[in-house]
Amino acid sequence: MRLLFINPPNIRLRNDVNKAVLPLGLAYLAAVLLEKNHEVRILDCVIEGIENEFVAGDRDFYGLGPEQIEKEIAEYRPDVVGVSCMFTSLCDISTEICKMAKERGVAYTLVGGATPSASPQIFTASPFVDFVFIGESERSIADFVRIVEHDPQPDFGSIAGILYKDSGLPNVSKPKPFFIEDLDVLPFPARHLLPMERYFQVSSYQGGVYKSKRNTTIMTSRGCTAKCCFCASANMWGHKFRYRSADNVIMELKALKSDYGIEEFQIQDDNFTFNKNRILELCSKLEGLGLHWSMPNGVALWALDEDRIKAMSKAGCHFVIAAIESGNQRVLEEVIGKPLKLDRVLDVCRCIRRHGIALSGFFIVGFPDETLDEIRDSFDFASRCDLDIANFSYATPLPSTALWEQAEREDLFAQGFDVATITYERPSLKSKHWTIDDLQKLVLSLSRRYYLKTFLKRPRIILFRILDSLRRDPVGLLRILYYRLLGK
Ligand code: B12
Ligand code: SF4
Repeated sequence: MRLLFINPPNIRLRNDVNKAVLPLGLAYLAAVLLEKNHEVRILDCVIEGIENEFVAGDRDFYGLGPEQIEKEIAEYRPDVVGVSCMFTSLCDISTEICKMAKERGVAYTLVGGATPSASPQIFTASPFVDFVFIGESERSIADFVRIVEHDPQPDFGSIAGILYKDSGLPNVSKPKPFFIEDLDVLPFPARHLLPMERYFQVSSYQGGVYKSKRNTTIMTSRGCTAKCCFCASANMWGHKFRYRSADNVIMELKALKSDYGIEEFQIQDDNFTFNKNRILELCSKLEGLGLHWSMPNGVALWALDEDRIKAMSKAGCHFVIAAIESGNQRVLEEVIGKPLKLDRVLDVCRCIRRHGIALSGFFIVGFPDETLDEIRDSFDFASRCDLDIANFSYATPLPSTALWEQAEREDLFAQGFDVATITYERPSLKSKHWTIDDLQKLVLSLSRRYYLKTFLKRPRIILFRILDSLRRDPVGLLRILYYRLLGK
């Protein structure tokens, strides 16, 4: 069977430079199917058209445009087109690609990824999407292809974790009864189907801090036991922490070194440091590899201590982003639900720096139950943590999260909020504690003060980031500065 997996063009954000991060999920699915001798191609529209910007609907995109995608489908003539929709802002373009495929006679169109997993109804409503895959999909895609290929009257109801239309009647779904328990059974992602040299050349790495351009992403575990109110990750990976063995991870890294000459990697796990023994073992094995690595996706400080930090530093870790989220203990506990103690955060941050690891921080402000004073606490706390830099985002409700449920229950969506256009650039929630205007004014003034103070303290780090962004995406950088400084 011939399959074409597509990572759609990405939405151009006003407050970020254009990024191209390898679609690891598609590379996993492709690897599973290649093992079964299917013909698979991955089209990463983002990297293939990173310089190309275009408008679709009322939004700006970067990546391959619709004509190029259509051409690719027409030339390859796949039986199946599978689109990865990782962000709510990509719903329309993902269904548009399925429409193109259907018009070109493709037998089956599939969507999967974070957004279909959280909001399948957006996709089942489209006449052009045949199947919606929920969450982790290595097993379900293998079942799907096997059934389509061998069963003259495929019984899709036997596949766990997909939604589909049964003869035009209402959707039929079967819940996923399990996640893959032993992750070592998975093949390594089929990176050879992706233009690896192009990612190295563009080198638009997450977090903006890296030591080598020959850098790639890996995932060593799945699932997180916490239940932060804004996080959508459990839709894909569940709440049970599952992990690959240290030897399996080392084997993948050795292959990446010999196949692509990688010198660095970025970890995409939700909770990499959760299991102490595993981290200590993995780090000791990593020491011999001589690779640099970082955790730009956020590290759970509640799962870190000096032993782990020391081992990580010795093993080549040079940069982490601490997922602190709030500088107010009540907000952390009662609003967000993160098992983090602020007095520990300061110690852990100091320890990370002491071991020579560069440190940034993620903060989220503007939860409906948060007061303006509590938001001020976050900016003050960020200064006390001695971070290289902090990133402040507005609380944004993603479908299937507790924050979303609260917003629905209490009618808190800001005027004009549309799930298909979430971009994190402005507040999406109302509160009885403030107006959206008050919130934006406060966040703008506190951000200006914070960034100025940080710049005066550590000019080199901010200048490095500015120069790096200037090299990658000068227009994007000017736009970020414009919006950040003027608060537009
Ligand atoms: C890497 C990453 C990014 C990368 C790019 C992702 C990419 N193209 O792959 C970058 C840095 C660009 C990014 C940006 C953002 N991200 Co992000 N990101 C991630 C992260 C950390 C890892 C993704 C990954 O590589 N996973 C590993 C692979 C193996 O899994 P996977 O891709 O999900 O694929 C599996 C399944 O989803 C499924 N699948 C996926 N595609 C398909 C397609 C088909 C056809 C099928 C059948 C199955 C299928 O099968 C795969 C194998 O099991 C996830 C969190 C997480 N741990 O998953 C957040 C996550 C996806 N991001 C998220 C968010 C919110 C964002 C931002 C909006 C954050 C922000 N504040 O700006 C921005 C959006 C930028 C934009 N332009 O709009 C949310 C998405 C929630 C949602 N419902 O929309 C997540 C889930 C984080 C979270 N905890 O909530 N992100
Ligand atoms: S700790 Fe991170 S991955 Fe886990 S639920 Fe909270 S935000 Fe999500």
